[in-house]
Amino acid sequence: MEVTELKQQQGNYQFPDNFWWGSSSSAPQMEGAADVDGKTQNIWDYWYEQEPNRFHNGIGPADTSGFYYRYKEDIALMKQVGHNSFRFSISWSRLIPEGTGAINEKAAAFYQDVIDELLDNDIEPFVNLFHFDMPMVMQEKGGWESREVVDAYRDYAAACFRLFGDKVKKWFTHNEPIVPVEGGYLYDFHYPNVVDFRRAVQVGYHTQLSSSLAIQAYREQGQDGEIGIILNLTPSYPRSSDPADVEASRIADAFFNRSFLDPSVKGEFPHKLVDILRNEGYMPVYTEDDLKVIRENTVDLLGVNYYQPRRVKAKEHTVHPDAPFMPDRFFDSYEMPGRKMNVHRGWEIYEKGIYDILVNLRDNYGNIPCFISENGMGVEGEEKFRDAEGIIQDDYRIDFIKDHLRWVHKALNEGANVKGYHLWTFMDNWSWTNAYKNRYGFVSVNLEKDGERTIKKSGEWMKQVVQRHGF
Ligand code: BGP
Repeated sequence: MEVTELKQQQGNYQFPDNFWWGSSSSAPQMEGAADVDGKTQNIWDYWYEQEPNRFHNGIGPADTSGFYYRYKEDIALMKQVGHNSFRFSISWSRLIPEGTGAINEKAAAFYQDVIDELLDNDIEPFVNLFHFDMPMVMQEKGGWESREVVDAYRDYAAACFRLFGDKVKKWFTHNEPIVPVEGGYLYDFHYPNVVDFRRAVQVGYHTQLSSSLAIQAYREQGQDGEIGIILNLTPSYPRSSDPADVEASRIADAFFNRSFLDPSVKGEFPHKLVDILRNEGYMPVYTEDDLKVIRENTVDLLGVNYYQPRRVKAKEHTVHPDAPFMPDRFFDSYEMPGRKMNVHRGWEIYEKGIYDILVNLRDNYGNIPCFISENGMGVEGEEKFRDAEGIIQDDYRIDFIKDHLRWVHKALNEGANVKGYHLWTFMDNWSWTNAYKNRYGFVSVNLEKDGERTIKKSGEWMKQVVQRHGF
C-alpha cells in the first residue's frame, strides 16, 4: 500500500493502553547553564568559542532553552500535553567535570530532582548517557579514538546507574552514535572536524564497544531495568531493481544503519561491512576480548529515530584511486522524482519508511522491543503562525505526526514489537550548528520574551491523543 492510500484512510487508530507517549530531548540542546555549578566544557562549548560563525545567527550552546533553571515549569507543561514518558540526557561534563573521578554533587542533585519531578507527575524518565557531547577534557585525550576514553565512559555510565538506577528503569547508552562519526570524522559538521575514514572507523568501533561495556556494567550491578541504544535508522532504497543499484543500497545500509544495529542487537558486525573494511585495509584496532564483550552484551530495547530515508543508486563515475577513501566510493545518492520534502530542513518526508524499519526489526532482528524515540518536523519562522491568542497553529506538525503514526499502527497490527512514540522534541531547542533556525517542539520557546513557553496546537492535540489512546 502506498503513502497516499494510507493517508486517505479515515477511521480509528487505536494504540495499546500502555503505549509510551512523550518526547525526547538532550542536555546540550536544552539545559543551557553551560558553565554553571561546576560544569566543564564539552566539544560544543569549545567549538563555539573557536568558531562562532559556524552557528546559525551566531547563537551558541550557552543559550539553550534553560531547562536547568526551569525544569519544574517544563515538567508541568509535559504533564499538560499528556506525556507518560520523557527522554532526556545526562551531561557527562556536568556530572563528572574532569571526565573521570569525582562526581559533581550539584549536578547529581539536579538530575535527581528532575527524575523525582517527572515521577511525581507520572512521567517515566528515559535516560540517555551520551548525546554528541564529549567532554572537552576527554576530547583532549583523543575522544572516541582513544581506548582510555572508552573506559572513562564505562565508569561514567556505571556512576549514573549507581546514582539513579533505583528510580530510572529505561536507560540508553548513546543517541545516534553514527552521527558523531559522520559529523566529527567524515563530513565536517561536528567538532573535531576531521575528515579521515580510518579515524572514523576507529571512532565508530570504540563507540560501539563503549555501549556494550556500559550494558555489561549495568548488568554487573544487578540493575533491574532495561538498557538499550537509540539509533537513527535511515532505510536505504535503491533507485531501481537493477542489481547494481540494489547492491549500492545494501552497502549504504551496512555503513549507516547496520554498523551499530547489528552489533547492538545481534552482537556482531555485518559481514558486508567487515569485508569492505578488511579488503580495503581499514579494519580498526580491536581485541578478541572486546569482541566478546560486544557479543555478550546486546540491548534489551531499541530506540528508533526516524526522519528521512536514504535514496541510493550505483556509482556512476569511478573514483580516482588517489581520492581519499569515503563510504560514498560505493554509491551515489539519488533524489527520487516527485518526493515530498520538508523544505526547511531539506529532508525528504517518506512516512512509509517508519513502517519498513519496524517490519525489518520484526523479521530480521528477532522482533526486538523498540519504540520510536525521535520523529519530528523542524520548521523555520514558526512565529508567523502564532494566532491572536498567542498559540502557534502548527497543523502541518499534527499532519506529519498522524501520517507517521498511521504507519506505526499498521506495523503494530502486523506484529511489530513497537511500544511507543516520542516526538523530537518537547520544546523548541538549540539544534547544533542550526541553533534556533528550525523549531520542533510541542511547546514554543519565545527567545524575544525571555524564553517564554507556550503550548502549540500540536501539544493540545497530543494531549487528546494520549487520553483517547489514539486518534
Ligand atoms: C537528531 C538528533 C537531535 C535533533 C534532531 C533534529 O539527529 O538526535 O539531537 O537535533 O536530529 O535534527 P536537527 O536538530 O539537526 O534539525
